[in-house]
Amino acid sequence: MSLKQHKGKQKGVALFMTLLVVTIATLLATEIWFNNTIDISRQSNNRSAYQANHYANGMALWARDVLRIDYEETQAFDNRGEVWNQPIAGIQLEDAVLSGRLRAMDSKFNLNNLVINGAIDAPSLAYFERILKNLEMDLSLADKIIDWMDSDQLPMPQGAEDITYLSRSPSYRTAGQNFVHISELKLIDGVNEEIFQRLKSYVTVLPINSENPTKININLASSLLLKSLDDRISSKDALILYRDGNASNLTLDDFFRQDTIQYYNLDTEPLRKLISTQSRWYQAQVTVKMDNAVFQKYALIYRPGALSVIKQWSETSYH
Ligand SMILES: [Ca+2]
Repeated sequence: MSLKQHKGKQKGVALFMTLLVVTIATLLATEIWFNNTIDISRQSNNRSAYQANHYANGMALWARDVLRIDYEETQAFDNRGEVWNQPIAGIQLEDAVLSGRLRAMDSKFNLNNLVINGAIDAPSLAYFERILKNLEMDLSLADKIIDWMDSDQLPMPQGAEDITYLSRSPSYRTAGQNFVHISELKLIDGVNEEIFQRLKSYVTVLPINSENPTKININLASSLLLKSLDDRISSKDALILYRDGNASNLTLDDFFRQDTIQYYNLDTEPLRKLISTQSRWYQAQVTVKMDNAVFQKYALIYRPGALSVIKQWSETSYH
C-alpha cells in the first residue's frame, strides 16, 4: 500500500468513527426520552443494568448498520480487511463508555451442520472427521456429538445416548436438538476443559435456517480448517491458502483456481455446499462501562441480505 493510499485509509477510519458517534447518539436520543419518563420509579441499581441494556441495543443497531453498508458495497465477499472488523473503543456518553467489536462467526465449522432436519449431513460429517483427525482428537467425538443432537436413543457406533449421562451425578439427558450455545459442548462425553478450549478455536454453533448446512467463509478459515477441506491438501498448501489471515478470494472460482490446489480438482458440488467467500453470521460484542460496573453483552446477528437480524443475546461469548 502506498503512503497516499494509507493516509486515505486512515482518513476513512476517522470519518467512520465520527459518523458512528453521531449515529449512536441519534439512535438513542428518541429512546432515552421515552425511557426517562417510565424510568423514574425504578430503583437506581436496576437502573444501571437497564440503561446498560439500552446502550447495548443501541450498539447492536449500529452493528447492523455497519453490516448493511458492507453488504451494499461488497456483498460477494468478506474478509478481515473490511471496516466491520475494526473494533471501536471509548465512545464517551454522559454516564457510560461504550466499546464494541464485530466478529464473523462463519470462520469455524458449525457443529449443527452434522444433523439437519433430523438426518446426518454426510459431507459435513466427513469434513468434521477430517478436522478431528488433523487435530489428533478422538474420532468418536463426531458420533457423540451426533447422538447429542439426534432425537432417537440409538447410539451411533462410538456414540453416547441418555444412558451414558443419566448415570452421572448430577444426571442429565442428551439435548435431542441442535446446539444453542457452544458451552453445551462441555456436557458431551469425552470433552474435558482442555479439549473444549482447543476444539472451540475451530468449531462453533449456528442455527440452521434451511435444508442446507451453514457455509464456512474460506477467507476467514484457519489453516487447519483449510487443510481439512480435503485429505490431499498439505499443511504447507493450507498455510499458503491462509495467507496469514488475509485471504481475499472474491469468489469461490478464485479460490479453486489458486496454483496451490488447482490440480486437486476440488471444485465439486458437495464442497461448494460447505464453503463460501461471504459471511452471514456475526457476533457483536458490546462493553458498557458505567460508574464501577462493567456490562458485557453479545448479540448473534444473521445477515442474509442488506437487512440483518439479531437472533439471540447472551452474557457469554458465542465465539
Ligand atoms: Ca463485505
